[in-house]
This record gives sequence, structure tokens and C-alpha cells, in this order.
Amino acid sequence: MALKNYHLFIGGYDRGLMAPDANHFEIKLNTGNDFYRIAVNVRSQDGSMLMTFVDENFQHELCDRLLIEFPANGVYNINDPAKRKQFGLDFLRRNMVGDFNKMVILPNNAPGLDNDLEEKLTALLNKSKADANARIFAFGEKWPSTNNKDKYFPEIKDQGLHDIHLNQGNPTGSFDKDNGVFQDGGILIHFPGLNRWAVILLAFQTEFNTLNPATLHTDDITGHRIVGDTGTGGEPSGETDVDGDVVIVGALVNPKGNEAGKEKVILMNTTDEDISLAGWQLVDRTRKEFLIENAEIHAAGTLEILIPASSNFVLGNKGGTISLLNVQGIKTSGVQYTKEQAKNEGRVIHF
Ligand SMILES: [Ca+2]
Ligand SMILES: [Ca+2]
Ligand SMILES: [Ca+2]
Repeated sequence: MALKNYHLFIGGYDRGLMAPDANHFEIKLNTGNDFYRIAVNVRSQDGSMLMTFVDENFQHELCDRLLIEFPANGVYNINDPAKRKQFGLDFLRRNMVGDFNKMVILPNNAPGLDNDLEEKLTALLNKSKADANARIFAFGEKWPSTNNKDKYFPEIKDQGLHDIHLNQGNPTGSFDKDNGVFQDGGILIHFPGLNRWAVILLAFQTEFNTLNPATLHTDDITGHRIVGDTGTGGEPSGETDVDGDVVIVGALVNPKGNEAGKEKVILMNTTDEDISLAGWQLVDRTRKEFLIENAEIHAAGTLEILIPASSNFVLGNKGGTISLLNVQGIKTSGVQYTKEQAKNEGRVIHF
């Protein structure tokens, strides 16, 4: 099913407030031509808290591409599958969080400093307001506009964006209809003066804990939880590892001279047993695959995978992602690198 109207809104922060039910933090966004409300879930309706990833120095290959494609503020429909795949957020497939232990459970509000979502959001948004050139990139589902006054900002029309959170892995029930790929919600803020990005990514505990615990993988077509794997659901723990037994530790993205047949990915076996990689795959940023045939990685050893010139899998020098899928197609490790990291010819990027 997936979302129906996936959008990217870009603009500046005008003001914000906690909705009276305290389930959403409402942001009034100024795109230059108009104002919109961004409704950010800060607590689920059943009262549970959100898994949160905040990074004030977020370095991801998508960031450069967003600046190039969207130099102007405004409202952008990125709902079609090609646009989603190019620019949509996907915490899992774009390897945006790295180790999912970095997602912590935060309440909407709590006594004490810098320990809740209202404070995290307000701090970043106020920082953006202090910089005239800062731009907020909000991803989510655009709701159908009406001519009514907005519910929380009566000076503006009822128009805006919601579902500003992970939109995949929902268990069967009320929200699995929203599952999809490359359609996650989230907020990125660009600070041009500092040449820096900040990010806030949110996921409901119910989504988080029904994903495959080792890797947080979902079905590549539907974004549904993959059933029949080791995913058990159960009580929220917040203690989920992203990496499995074999991990990506390095890549030669930008070899010297003609690159054909010279790019390589370096894997490490973190266990004390040999592991066959027959049928495993590497997947690049545009979801092109490279099938690993007949390779074995030794206990506590590393293995170099040389990418042949004939492969569709490519390590682009302008930034990219690399995911390792096991024989069942479940991600065991995922990394991403920026153009900046790939600029030195002949140097291995280590993760
Ligand atoms: Ca607090
Ligand atoms: Ca390359
Ligand atoms: Ca090169």
C-alpha cells in the first residue's frame, strides 16, 4: 500500500508548539511563498515513546544530492517510485543510522535538561532560526489541504505534512498499510555557513521491535516486516544491533586510473567460525546487486571482494551506500560514504 502523497517540504522555521494532547510537536514552516504545518509525532497514541536518532553533524551521501536537486525552498512531490528511490528517506536501505543502538527511547517531555523530544526539536529548530540561510528539509506524507484555518496555527491555512517517522516495519494492524520503501519521514536541517547538516529521525517502538532484530531489514518491495526470520517482536528493548556476523569494514571506491575491475569491498567475519558467502549479495545505492559466488570468509578474518568490470554494482565516487545481504536476502551490514570521503584516489574508506 505505502504512503500516497510522499513529499519533501523545504523552508525556514517560523515557530513551533506542543499540541495540547502532547502527541505531536507542531512546526510552522515558511517556504518563502507560503506557510505549512509539519506535525511531528513525539508520542504514539497508545502513550508509548519514540526511538530517536539525533545527529548534529550528519554526514550522508544523500545530503549533497539534496542541495543539488533542490536549491530552492518549496513543496516537492517525490511520491513516484523513481523519485523516492533517488531522494526518499529510507533509514534501512540508505544506512542512515548505522548502528541502531544509536536510536534511543525518548519521551515527548520529561523533567530535566535535554532529555526529551520537545527539547531536542526546539533546540535544533531555534538554532536554524538563528541562521538566516538554514533550511529545513522535512520528509513525510502531505495531507489534503483545505481552506480552513490550521488547527494550531490559525493564521495559516490547513496544509502540511505528517508521518515524519519510519514508515515501514509496522506489524499487521492499524498501520501496516503505511509500510513502504524509500518513503520514511524525517527532518534534516542544512546550515550552509557551517557546511553542516543536522538530523532527527524517529521510529515507533512497535515498528522498531518487529523488524529483524539483527539488521532491521524489511521486505524490499512492501516494507513489511519479514516473517519467518528471527524477528520475534515482543517487548521493546532498544538494544538492537544493526550488524550481523559478517560486516563491511572498508571499500576502495575510487581506485587510481581506469576504475573498471578495480573497485573492492572488504568484509570482516566477526565470529570464530568460517562462514560461506555463497549466494550473498552486495547492493549499491541504486539497488544494483553483485552476487558473491563460492567465497568463504575465515574465522575472525577479512575477505576482499573485487568487483569485476562487467558488474552493474558500482561504487560511485560522488557518494553511495553498500549493503551486504545474506543468502536469505537479509541485510547483515550496511554502510554509506560521502563524495568527500571518496575524493582521495587509491585510498580505502574504512567504516
Ligand atoms: Ca526535559
Ligand atoms: Ca568508483
Ligand atoms: Ca579514480
